[in-house]
Amino acid sequence: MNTGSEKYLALSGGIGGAKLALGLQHCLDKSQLSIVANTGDDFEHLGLAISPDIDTLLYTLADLNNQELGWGRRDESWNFAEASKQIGLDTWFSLGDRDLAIHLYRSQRLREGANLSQIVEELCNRFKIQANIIPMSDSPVRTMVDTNIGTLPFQEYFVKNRCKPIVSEIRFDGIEKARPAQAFLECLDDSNLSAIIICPSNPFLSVNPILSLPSLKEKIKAVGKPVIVVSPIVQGNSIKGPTAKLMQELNLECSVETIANLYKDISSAIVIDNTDKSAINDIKSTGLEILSANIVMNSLQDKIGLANEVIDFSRSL
Ligand code: FO1
Repeated sequence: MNTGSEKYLALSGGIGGAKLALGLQHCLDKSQLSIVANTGDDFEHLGLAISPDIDTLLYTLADLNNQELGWGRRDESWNFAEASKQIGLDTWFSLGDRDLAIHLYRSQRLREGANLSQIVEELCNRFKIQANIIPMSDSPVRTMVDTNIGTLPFQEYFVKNRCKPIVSEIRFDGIEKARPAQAFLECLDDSNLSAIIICPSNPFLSVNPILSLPSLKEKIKAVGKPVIVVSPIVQGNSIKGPTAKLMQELNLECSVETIANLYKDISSAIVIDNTDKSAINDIKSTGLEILSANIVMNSLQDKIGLANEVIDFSRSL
């Protein structure tokens, strides 16, 4: 049962996080759900401001997302990308014709002096999204990846080099000066906040930029409400993306136990997949409360089902 005064704050990267965010959007009213998006993946390309995780959340919650690619818009065409290639523009990062609109809007509004939070709020309203999407910060934070072929800005590691380089360290340029977005701080201060949900996103590339904002971990602890991590790892593998490969390169065992250990200082509970129940005894030593559920979200019903279970679990903590 949804009791309207309860509020939830989700921390999310792109694809995996957006799936749970969509489920949560089906279970809660707009006033109850805020989703903070990683902006460490943001960069400038062809003079345009790119915010991949924000846009994946916007498109997913507006039911406009491209499910085949996992990023960008549905029913996309690529005339701009082809014409760009013809005249020798940089095309390793593809912008579809429909997707171009949001990039022109964001870049224009930034030039006019709007901050990212305002722009995302405007887009949420335009797309009639029934949740509040909040960038983690309005100051630029840029994920940089130290690899065997040198230090790469995140998108050059992820898209241009297809995550092939071997990673030794991940850093977040600008993090020391970045302040959590005002709306993010207001969510943490809200006495109706019931729980914080860490979506099944990459812990190193998507969640850690958010948690690395100055004083944020202390602020989350001070809230004193359940912090629930939904594991991005199922049966020793990442549900999506390079988490498993990264964990190997960072000398971490790819398992739900490792996820529990990574988050045990900041969280009070973890949701693992039903197929990982054998790990429950090991995870208990971290002190985290444990729920096992179907966390592989293929259908909309899977997403809504997991969201409902996470909400019910939070009420039991
Ligand atoms: N990912 C790709 O693998 N290739 C692309 O050409 C690409 C373009 C792109 C354009 C806009 C956008 O918002 C995202 C885009 N992505 C692309 C996805 C994105 O770079 C990554 O999936 C995320 O940064 C990781 O969360």
